[in-house]
Amino acid sequence: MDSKYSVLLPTYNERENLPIIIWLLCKYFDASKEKYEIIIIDDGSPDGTLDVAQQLQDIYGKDKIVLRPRAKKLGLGTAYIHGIKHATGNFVIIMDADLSHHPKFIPRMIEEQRKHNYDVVSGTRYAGTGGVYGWDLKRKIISRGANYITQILLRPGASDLTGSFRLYRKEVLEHLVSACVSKGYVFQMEMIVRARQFNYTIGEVPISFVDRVYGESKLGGNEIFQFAKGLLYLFSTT
Ligand SMILES: Nc1nc2c(ncn2[C@@H]2O[C@H](COP(=O)(O)OP(=O)(O)OP(=O)(O)O)[C@@H](O)[C@H]2O)c(=O)[nH]1
Ligand SMILES: [Mg+2]
Repeated sequence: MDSKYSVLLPTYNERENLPIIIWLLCKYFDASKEKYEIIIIDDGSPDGTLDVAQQLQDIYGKDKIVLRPRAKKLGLGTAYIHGIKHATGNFVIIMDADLSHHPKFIPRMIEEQRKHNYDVVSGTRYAGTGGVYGWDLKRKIISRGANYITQILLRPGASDLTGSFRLYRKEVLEHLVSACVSKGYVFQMEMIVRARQFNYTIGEVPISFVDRVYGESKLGGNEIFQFAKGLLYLFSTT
């Protein structure tokens, strides 16, 4: 069967990053000859990201760039749900728009999915040639620690649980999103843990993650607390 890939790109204040990520996505997809669409879900960014998205749509065309904005910031989890509803592909790729996730890894994810017929292919910073660039020691320790503790508690069978650069079979993503209850950082982890619980097959592709160049980072004490809470919840219920 012919495959089509719907890329979900949630944005909040990404006006500097959006033209570059779109250019890269189109470059790699056009070279691969795969069918694709990019769905931008902007949540009323005050920096005018949506205006930039509109200009990009004029340049690349309405078949490639689909705009599904929402009036205000409603969070990442619901942005994905909103995006899936409008996805016409049989595969969905979720990634960040802040250039932390490089589109060059997408052809490898597609190849890996095809080779093994996986339901999910997860980008991993913590296996093979994967890595993290631009983070300070505190953030590296937090991310590594969160992954390490989760590995021990939940044995999810995937090396990067908190990452958010993944390819899903569309109906698998729909099922997982409807089954997941958590919000924030723990959401990505719950997606993988539930995927394992439902016996979906998961493949991995090493990725290098680069810290955002433009815009503000917001990992704080509250996110860490929420993560710990979510982890305990999953530990006691799965
Ligand atoms: N539509 C929408 N997009 C969001 C929202 N929050 C974050 N995003 C986008 O989701 C992606 C991931 O968010 P980031 O802010 O980069 O989160 P992060 O990578 O954990 O943290 P940073 O260190 O700030 O990069 C980016 O493309 C954001 O623009 C939201 O409430 N709605
Ligand atoms: Mg980011």
